[in-house]
Amino acid sequence: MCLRMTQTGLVVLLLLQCCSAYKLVCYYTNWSQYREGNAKCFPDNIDPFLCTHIIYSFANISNNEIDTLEWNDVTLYGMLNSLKKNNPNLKTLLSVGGWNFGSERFSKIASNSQSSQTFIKSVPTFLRTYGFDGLDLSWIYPGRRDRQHFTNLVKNLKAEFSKEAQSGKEQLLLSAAFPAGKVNIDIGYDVPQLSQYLDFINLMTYDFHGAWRDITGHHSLLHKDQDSLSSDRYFNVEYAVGYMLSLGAPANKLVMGIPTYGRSFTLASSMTGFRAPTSGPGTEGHFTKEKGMLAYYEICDFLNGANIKRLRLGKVPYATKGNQWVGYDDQESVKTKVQYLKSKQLAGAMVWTLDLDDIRGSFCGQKAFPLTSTIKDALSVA
Ligand SMILES: *[C@@H]1O[C@H](CO)[C@@H](O)[C@H](O)[C@H]1NC(C)=O
Ligand SMILES: CC(=O)N[C@H]1CO[C@H](CO)[C@@H](O)[C@@H]1O
Repeated sequence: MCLRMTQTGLVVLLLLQCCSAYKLVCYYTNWSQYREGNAKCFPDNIDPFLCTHIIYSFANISNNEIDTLEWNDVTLYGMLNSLKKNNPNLKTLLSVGGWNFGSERFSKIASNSQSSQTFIKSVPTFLRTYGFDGLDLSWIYPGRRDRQHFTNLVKNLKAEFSKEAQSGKEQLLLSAAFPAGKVNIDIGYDVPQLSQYLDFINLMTYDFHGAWRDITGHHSLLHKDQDSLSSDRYFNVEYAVGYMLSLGAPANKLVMGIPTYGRSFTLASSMTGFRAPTSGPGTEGHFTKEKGMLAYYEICDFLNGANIKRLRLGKVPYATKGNQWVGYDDQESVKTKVQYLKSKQLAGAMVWTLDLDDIRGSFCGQKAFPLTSTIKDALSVA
């Protein structure tokens, strides 16, 4: 940062920081604080100028009211929101829900007008108390019966935020995480209605492929690869973005997700290519300890002595070593993805997650947050 300031001058830097046309929305997860060594991530490890928006994941809902989840969330909220002392333009949001939270509890709240009112009323006070600028909804995922309730929830939250802002405060932001799979979008998401009330949409354009399949594949192809099965034609970033736009999501509210992790497999034979047979998820990473996925910083380590290939049309790399196979994103692929989202005039990029990037630059021999900062740089070049 300091280096760049001397190179291009303070004025240019300030212009880039404050008025960059594109959003860079970065998720931070509450469990990354428990990782070991250089994989440990607290909010004060984050450069306040890296992202335009940081979303803290996740909050709980208790007695129908938004609530903390982790014993030290309040401390971490404080750490995160004090990044704004250095960068007053930074916006922070709190994400409620997530995978572990599940859909059932959201469904219960949203389907009952009393409990959804209780929830909605609890949000502004909670966000203001801890210094957040907005709420992100991570309902994973609304079902068919939830569709109208979900739309109402979003609509009523927006109305509450707008009412609350009448006292002269800057209005709280409202975003939501959207699945990138066509089936889930079709079931629970009234895209035109939701787009009207949401300030932006975080499209989760990753996890298209994983250990639930018995062949290798990349979880975040930019385009369909020539070797993709025709049944996989929906499972790429281009299709998901195009589909959302065709349903009426405004490009200037659509934020395209880019993963800082890979999905890994254990190979079943000596075949090592795309669509090679697998016997299950890849071995767990040393730090993330979850089978079938590796953080970018773990992938950097894996790449030593690995065989690296890049999918010609998919535009993303994969690497194999022994019987392990991982499809991931690197600096080159995230740059290509940013060029793509710019060509579609989308609102910007979303990163899942900051803490799976190389936080200190200690693993990859690149700068700190190498993927996220490459995305930032690619967004800011004209
Ligand atoms: C989240 O809220 C539910 C409902 O009140 C509660 O049962 C659960 O223990 C909470 N989770 C955590 C981690 O506090
Ligand atoms: C939503 C979620 O997964 N939150 C996690 C935050 O961290 C705690 C502690 O590790 C987990 O128990 C929660 O599941």
